[in-house]
Amino acid sequence: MRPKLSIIGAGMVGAQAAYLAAIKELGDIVLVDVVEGVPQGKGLDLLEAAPLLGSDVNVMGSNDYAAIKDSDVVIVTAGVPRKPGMSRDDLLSINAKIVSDICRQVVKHAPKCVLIIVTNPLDAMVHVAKKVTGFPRERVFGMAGVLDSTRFRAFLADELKVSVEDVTAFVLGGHGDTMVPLARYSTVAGIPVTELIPKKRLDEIIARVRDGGAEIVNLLKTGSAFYAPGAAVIEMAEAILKDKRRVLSCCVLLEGEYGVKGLPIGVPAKLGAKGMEQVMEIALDAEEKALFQKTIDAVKALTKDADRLVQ
Ligand code: A3D
Repeated sequence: MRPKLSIIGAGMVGAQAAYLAAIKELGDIVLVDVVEGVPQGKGLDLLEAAPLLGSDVNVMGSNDYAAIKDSDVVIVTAGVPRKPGMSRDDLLSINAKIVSDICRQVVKHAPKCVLIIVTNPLDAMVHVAKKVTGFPRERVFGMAGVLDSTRFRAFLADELKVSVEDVTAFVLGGHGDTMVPLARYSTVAGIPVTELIPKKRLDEIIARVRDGGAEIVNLLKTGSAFYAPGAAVIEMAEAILKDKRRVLSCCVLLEGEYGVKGLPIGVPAKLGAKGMEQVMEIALDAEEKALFQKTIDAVKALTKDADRLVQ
């Protein structure tokens, strides 16, 4: 029997994730959305593309959560984007409600799944999902670091005019202005980029990574990034469904690692069949520690706000 992957939210990120999952033949795919016809239409379109993609997967869309029954992996991309005039708190309260409702459905219909959250504000939504599902941290975490790292990799490859395949990059912390791109642990074929790019230029690239989401929103005007976010979450789903034990940056509840307890934050983690199988701890220098503390403080404030909304 094929694995089953369900994607809640058949919008820009959800549809892109479904498309990539079909190309990679990760398993049968279910799209769920509140809007009538949209998940069904996108699901059918993708099913009709499968012969051209050479992909033996079944794809279907539904407005009914019964369709996600016994999924191995569930990805949540449902929510509203931030609109002009909307505060971060407004976005937080609307998406916290959406994510809570979805999580209750996930517990009911796919209680053994690995749940990956994509909805923003990411760290707070992971906190909400953990609280509502009661899943162990191994089975509920978020996508952000893979996206932030791929942006860093793309900019580094472009700067050095080398293949993206030879560039690894590493981003820690919350998904937002306080994320911590770690140049020291980012390499070209094993050579730290700190040896290849002058500090001033590297700082400019790091600033661009931090503003990566906003740069695309400013260009698109009516939405946010979806190709790279869709690819990032499918990288995580593939690692789980194929038990690849990839080490990827994930937003995961820390239980004492990095001196943090009870807070979801982006750290390198091993992803395999059981979900998040191990948090990898690395030594930080004084400057990195200070930046990491800043990101912890920001995520703490955000999760505190989320706690007020979800009892
Ligand atoms: P969009 O294209 O608007 O899709 C969202 C979809 O969610 C729409 O089809 C809605 O109909 C659907 N939806 C809304 N409420 C519900 C509900 N209660 N149940 C089921 N479906 C619902 O947005 P998008 O795909 O561009 O982005 C989706 C989310 O991902 C947003 O919160 C983004 O901010 C977030 N996002 C996060 C990252 C990260 O790196 C963490 C990157 C990109 C997008």
